[in-house]
Amino acid sequence: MSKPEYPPPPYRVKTVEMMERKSREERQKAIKEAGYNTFLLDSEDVYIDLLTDSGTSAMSDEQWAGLMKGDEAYAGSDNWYNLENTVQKLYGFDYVVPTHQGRGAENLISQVLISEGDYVPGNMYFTTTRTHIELNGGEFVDVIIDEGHNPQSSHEFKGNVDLEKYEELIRNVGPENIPYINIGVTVNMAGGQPVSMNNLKKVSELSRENDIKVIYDATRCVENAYFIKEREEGYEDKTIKEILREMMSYADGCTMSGKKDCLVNIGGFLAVDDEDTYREATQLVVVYEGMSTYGGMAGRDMEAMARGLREAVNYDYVNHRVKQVEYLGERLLEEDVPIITPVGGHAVFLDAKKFLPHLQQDELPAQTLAAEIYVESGVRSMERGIVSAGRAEDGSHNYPELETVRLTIPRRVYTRPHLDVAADAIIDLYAESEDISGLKFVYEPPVLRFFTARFEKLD
Ligand code: P71
Repeated sequence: MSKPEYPPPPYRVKTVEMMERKSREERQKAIKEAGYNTFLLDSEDVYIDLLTDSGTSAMSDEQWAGLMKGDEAYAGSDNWYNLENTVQKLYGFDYVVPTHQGRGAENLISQVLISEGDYVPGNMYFTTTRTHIELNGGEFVDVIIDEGHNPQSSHEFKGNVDLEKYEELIRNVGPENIPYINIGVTVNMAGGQPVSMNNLKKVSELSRENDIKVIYDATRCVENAYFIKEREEGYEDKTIKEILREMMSYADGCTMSGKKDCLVNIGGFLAVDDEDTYREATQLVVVYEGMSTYGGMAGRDMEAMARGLREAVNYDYVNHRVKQVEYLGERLLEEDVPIITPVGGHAVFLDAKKFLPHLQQDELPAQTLAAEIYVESGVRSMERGIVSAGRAEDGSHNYPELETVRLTIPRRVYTRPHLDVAADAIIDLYAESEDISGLKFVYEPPVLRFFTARFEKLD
């Protein structure tokens, strides 16, 4: 096999942030004190932070310069108009509502569109999205293709909607009880897997026939556009910008967490085509976020996001970004470490059921593995399995098919030797994985439990 490779970054370093690796003894103490939950570790105890790509990207000199152009007027800031115009131009929606981050936009759209007893289909759940749907009386229905739940399937668009599942839901509950379908582009919990343009088009047709809106979760839409360019016939010669515009043309609106593909540390928005939805959302935004010309962001935050939105559609940037993620995946695959394939856009997902086959899902294999990786290397990762999936209405655990640990790569932050540290440690750990025992809950909050739950080692 040829040595894994990826292109050199299309940027150079201007500022550095020092970091340090604590000793193994210190790491053992830190994870125990954090209740074996990587969310509860202190940043200073972490060496290479692959917890998330959310809000952890490095901004460019252009973005930092933009911060100095912050117009902090309470209302009608210049930066707001720049942001609004940029979203309108790049995404093609007429109306934009700023929010402090993605879940702020999810709150608005869920409150505006969902009534008690409604169904909201989607291509696999995301934690905050599903929570907002449920808080507004809706029920989330998973209509992703089966391949999306299969870590080994080599389907190139594992995020696709299964049109038959979607049609069956429409038939069973009636289109009048489905206000919208929520499409993640890409699908985070499936492993950062993309949706094809063809599938987006078909979902749009079926939805329009049934008077159901299509709302994207656009959080990682640039990465989705890149996969379409790489993998879908007819798109190889199109620009990322053109592909993005076409993707968005099949939706009625989108929510956005600016903390990912907009290359900023904080921010988000809701964008829609329909004036009524926009008006209702602007009535709510003042209650939850701030005025409709800042939505919880400072003027400087909006400027950085406007600039980040434009930088993100640069092919060299996104090519390097996705190939860097793939490199980590290839290093692990070379040593037969079980991961979700194909590797997605933002992260490598370890298959914890296969990594720790001697553990039952109740023994929390992914939570366990994330804690072990930290002790082994100082690398912080995130559980995406039974702990993240929470409990069903009857109080029992949800048992997701995918029990994964996510190694998430921040944008423009780490270099190849950092990825090699993570890969080497995980390869070593895999060689001795049978010695690893599981975890049990000792504290479990009722909502979004993974953030603050605490655990103890099973003997
Ligand atoms: C990620 C995050 C941040 C996060 C959120 C919840 C639990 C753990 C970590 C946030 C997303 C996302 C998608 C597809 C909406 C949000 C919410 N992801 N949709 O992956 O990935 O956005 O954080 O800006 O509110 O680490 P927000």
